[in-house]
Amino acid sequence: MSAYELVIGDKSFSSWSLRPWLLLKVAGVPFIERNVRLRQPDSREQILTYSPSGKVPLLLTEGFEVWDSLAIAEYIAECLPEKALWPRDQMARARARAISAEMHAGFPDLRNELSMDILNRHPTPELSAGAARDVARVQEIWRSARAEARGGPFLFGHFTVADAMYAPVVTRFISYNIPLDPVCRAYADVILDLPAMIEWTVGAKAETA
Ligand SMILES: N[C@@H](CCC(=O)N[C@@H](CS)C(=O)NCC(=O)O)C(=O)O
Repeated sequence: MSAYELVIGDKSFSSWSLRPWLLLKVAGVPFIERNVRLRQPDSREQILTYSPSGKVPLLLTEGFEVWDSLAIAEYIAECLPEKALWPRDQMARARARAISAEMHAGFPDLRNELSMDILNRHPTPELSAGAARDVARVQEIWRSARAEARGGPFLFGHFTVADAMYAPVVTRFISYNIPLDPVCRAYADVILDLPAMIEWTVGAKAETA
């Protein structure tokens, strides 16, 4: 019996669900997946059977619930210190937390104008000034993290919570063919090539079959 159950929404567009799902997968932590279809008349009722916030994702563990993607990531990282899901270096850890919080709390225009649609490709839309600023800021974050990263192709070398937080943005940039500089493109490819990302996309296809 797995110690963790993760309640998630549709894989084609539930960007918040992807984050803790990917974190658990890349960390190699077994978990039971519970799926709720979003955008259905009874979605809210279904989610409320698990989650007091009325939102997914939600982690169930030993009779205890943790909701919200970042809170779940923090909880998993605390439960599994050996996986170093935050960078071990204190300054890198502070930076990883800062950019994860920035993602969690920000980029509203990017989220509105480039909504996650993992299975489809769209022509690059004309972005508002706010969305263009968000896109530029994400690339600045990736570039500066990669410039400091040692020992691996992720934002802080090895895979951390920060990579999980930005993974849905990678899929948005690809879906809408957003121009990326070479460093950001290489980083995007690293995320897209993760076996867990491929598994998520296969799952999204199966949901729409
Ligand atoms: N801040 C929350 C946001 C969660 C959220 O907005 N989830 C969406 C799905 S991606 C949701 O559950 N929406 C409810 C609905 O569509 O009925 C988190 O980080 O987990």
